[in-house]
Amino acid sequence: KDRLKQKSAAIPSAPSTPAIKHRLWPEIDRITLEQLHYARLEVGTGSWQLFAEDGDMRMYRREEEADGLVVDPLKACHVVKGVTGHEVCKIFFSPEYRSGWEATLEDMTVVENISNDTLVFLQTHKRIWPASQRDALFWSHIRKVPDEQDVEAQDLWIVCNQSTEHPEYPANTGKCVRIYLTVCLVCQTLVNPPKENEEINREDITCKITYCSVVNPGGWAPAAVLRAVYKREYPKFLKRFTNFCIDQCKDKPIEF
Ligand code: 16C
Repeated sequence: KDRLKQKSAAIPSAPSTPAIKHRLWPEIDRITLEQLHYARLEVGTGSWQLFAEDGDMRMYRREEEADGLVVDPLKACHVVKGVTGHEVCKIFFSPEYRSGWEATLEDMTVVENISNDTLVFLQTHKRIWPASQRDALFWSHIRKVPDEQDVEAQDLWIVCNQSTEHPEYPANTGKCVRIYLTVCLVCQTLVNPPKENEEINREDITCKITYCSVVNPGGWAPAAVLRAVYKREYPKFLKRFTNFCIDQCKDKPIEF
């Protein structure tokens, strides 16, 4: 009986979100948990090469192509003081903050509001010469992921973004070429135990961030230009995004 009890504790608790009734739910649930597993694997276990490093930030990539297009997977780790995993994930997920940190964004629309933790976005991004402009249509899901098995991994949050289709927004019909993405942001809060009778303040909290991304450019783009854009834009994104989170949270009560 005890063994059975232990086993069921390892299964992530089923979320009670109203999104479970949506036609996309089986895919959202499966890909979110797959991405969580993938993000938590150490970079030492794959053939990752370090391509950017700045303070606590490390960025790794694997050079990969699909049908002649660059689709290099990216994995980044960062440690940020003064914010919680919940706060960082909420800012990454919520449409109201997006234009404050997403530097390549031209336009963003929520095309479907599935529930307060699951949205479908249509975004257009800035054009990179000489390639065509890109857009992306993807679902985005935020979730707290309790792991009863691993006491180290308490207070874990994930946002998973995955390309999808929508009958009202077909791909490649206008000036944009559609890109296809699988992205996840996984955050864990670490807390220094406060001194007796003292409240936890922002100096006592640290957020461990893992960001994974695979973007298929969807159509021709010169490999050398693409790899140069990756190398420049990903570190810029993670620094800008985390500084934005620190700035947004600094004068607000801590949200665990
Ligand atoms: O994960 C990130 N953002 C999320 C919320 O927006 C979401 C979206 C991801 C889309 C990322 C691809 C955007 C590339 C568009 C073209 C880049 C224009 C650069 C203009 C420079 C002045 O998950 C953070 C995403 C951070 C993106 C870093 C840049 C990645 C480049 C990928 C190149 C794709 C193909 C472009 C073909 C020309």
